[in-house]
Amino acid sequence: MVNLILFGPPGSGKGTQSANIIEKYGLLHLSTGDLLRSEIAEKTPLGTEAQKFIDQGLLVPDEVVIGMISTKLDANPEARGFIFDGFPRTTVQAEALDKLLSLKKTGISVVLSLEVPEDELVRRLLDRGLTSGRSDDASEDVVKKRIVEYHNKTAPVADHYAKFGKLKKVKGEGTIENIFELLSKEIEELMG
Ligand code: B4P
Repeated sequence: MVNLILFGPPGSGKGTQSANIIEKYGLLHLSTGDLLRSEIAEKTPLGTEAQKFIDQGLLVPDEVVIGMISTKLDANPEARGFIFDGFPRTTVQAEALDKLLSLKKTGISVVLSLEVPEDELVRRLLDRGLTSGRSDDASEDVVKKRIVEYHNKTAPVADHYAKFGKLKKVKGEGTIENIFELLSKEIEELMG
């Protein structure tokens, strides 16, 4: 079983590259961003609560996203592997994920970290905000707040996995196709 975390700041291309990876390698995509947006679209109590945080560029509370991932892992016992996109975003989430996977006698194979300079992240997110309708891409203030949240709360997740020798940095600037080639090389090395 291969379990990947696609890691990086907001706008680094996690969602974009996940779509390519699931198509080529048949892994199951678990994106907490997508799961939260569908809860919001369905106007569930969880979605209504999450929206307050997302609108402000803040992370949604750990217990909410950990609960969502736990449910999805239990619902897919036949999966040949998972790609975690946008999760874990705090060390508490990382420790919870490690525990959930170890209960299923598996673990994280590798963390692929997309490295993109900050000015490029801001440009991409504001560009997407022109058409996406996403409240968290709509203003430079909110976009910058998401990047601050990333530095304060999410960057330590990379250190958590680096301790176990699981972190691989990948250049996340360039064309979507070139970045996908770099990621594919890492995944194929892993699959042997
Ligand atoms: P996400 O949905 O995970 O949003 P993201 O970080 O903006 O996405 P991503 O990095 O995937 O960017 P993308 O590929 O789309 O989270 C949204 C919010 O939900 C969070 O801020 C938080 O509030 C909440 N949340 C989610 N997970 C959570 C968790 N675990 N804990 C707590 N809260 C959580 O790329 C961005 C843009 O760049 C796109 O328009 C794309 O077309 C473009 N792009 C991609 N690659 C490019 C390239 N190579 N060149 C040029 N443009 C490129």
